[in-house]
Amino acid sequence: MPTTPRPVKTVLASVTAAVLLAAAAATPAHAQSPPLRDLADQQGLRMGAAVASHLLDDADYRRTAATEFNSVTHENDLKWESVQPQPGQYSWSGADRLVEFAEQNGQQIHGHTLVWHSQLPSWVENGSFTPAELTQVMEDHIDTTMGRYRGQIQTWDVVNEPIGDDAQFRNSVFHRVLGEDFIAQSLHMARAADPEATLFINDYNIDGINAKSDAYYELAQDLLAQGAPLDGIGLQGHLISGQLPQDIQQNIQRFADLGLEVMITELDIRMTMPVTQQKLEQQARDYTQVMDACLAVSGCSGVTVWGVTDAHSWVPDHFTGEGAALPIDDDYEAKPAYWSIHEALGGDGQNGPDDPGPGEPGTGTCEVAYDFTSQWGQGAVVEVTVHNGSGSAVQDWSLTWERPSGEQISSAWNSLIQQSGTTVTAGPVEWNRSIAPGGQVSFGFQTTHAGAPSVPGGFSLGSESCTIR
Ligand code: 9MR
Repeated sequence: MPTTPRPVKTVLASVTAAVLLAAAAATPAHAQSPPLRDLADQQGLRMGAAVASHLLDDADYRRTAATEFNSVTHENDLKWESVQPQPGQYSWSGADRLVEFAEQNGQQIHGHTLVWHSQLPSWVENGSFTPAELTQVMEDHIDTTMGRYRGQIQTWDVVNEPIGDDAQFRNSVFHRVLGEDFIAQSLHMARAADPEATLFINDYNIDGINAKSDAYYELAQDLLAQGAPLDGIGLQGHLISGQLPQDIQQNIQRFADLGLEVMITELDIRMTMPVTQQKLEQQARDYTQVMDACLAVSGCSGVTVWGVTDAHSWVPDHFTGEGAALPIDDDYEAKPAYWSIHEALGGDGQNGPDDPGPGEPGTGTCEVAYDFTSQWGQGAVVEVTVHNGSGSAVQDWSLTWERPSGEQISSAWNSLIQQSGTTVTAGPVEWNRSIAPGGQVSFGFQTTHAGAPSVPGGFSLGSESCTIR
């Protein structure tokens, strides 16, 4: 065990110049394209994705969800049938998992959804309630669900899809028992459950100006006039490539002019399969149109795509012969649509020569501190701190360096360390798998060395060279 601690600075001073030279030489010459979330942060925009908690077991999925998006929406895990399948029996595991993930990765969360006719357990959908009973059931559900995540989920789809394609109130248990007032009641309950949350109603086929979005425009005005706490409107954005409404921006603007926040909450732009280059280019133009429409209106606060990649999209299961609706393909490769979003957000819209693809590690700026916290004879204890200076989390990090000659690493903590020849690879343990944007992880190990201990000449986090501080 270490016996004689010595000041770290003395040792570091002797190697600082050499280390800085080595780090500078190892810095890649090209500028990497920032991930979407960094660009969105610069625009003050939420750039989100629908995420399925169970898919977070997959490292590529997890990494892409964390790296590319600054906001997430539970695709299914927060719906009534998931959280309260039986009266009073709540089940939070899926919902909690994504909330934890988002917190680890510095992401906002859009809560989807509280009061919806679909994915509603049969005890609610087919229950025979008096108005007072149903009001109590809704209040319990809203209060318990929003209360659990108070301060963690910033925005909520309080009521989802209350109006049908015929622009009339949809036939649901809520409307049958309570009439259209169920919408205002739900909003009041939500405000009481979390006074800080931003409260939305949300629907599809209301992206452009049409009879259904007109019905929402009237509904929003009615709700506001009667003092219901409506803060925002979600335009889902389930669109068909080449057939986008041309007045999306005007539609966003008219809701924003009512003082409402507007978000594109579930964007996907599907095409008829198979994919061709021409279709991908059309889709890229379509994504540009939606992004530009949102960015042009100051009240439009975000765009969320409905799935992390094409492999996770609901589209192929619901529309025979259609698919490829998202900006990242089945193999986690950026599609032209990805680069059109990138460009709309102020990026260069193209990959650099050696850039990683979406979600690949090493898209940020890393810094490494390598300190000898104690030394004795031919031994030392080293503490390594890896700082993630990018705007995105680094998942399942991997730090590599060349071991100085004559050195042996004998034991490690807070990291799993592998050595192959002189190459050392440090990776995470269960509790430090993610390095949050602006965050850091530290780990340590013990070494023996033949002469004086020295700091390695360079470190790489994933494919990116790190600065040594
Ligand atoms: O993407 C969701 C899919 O996995 C579910 O099977 C489906 C069930 O209705 O819901 C999908 O998400 C929907 C969202 O919750 C509300 N707007 C429409 C979305 C696509 O159907």
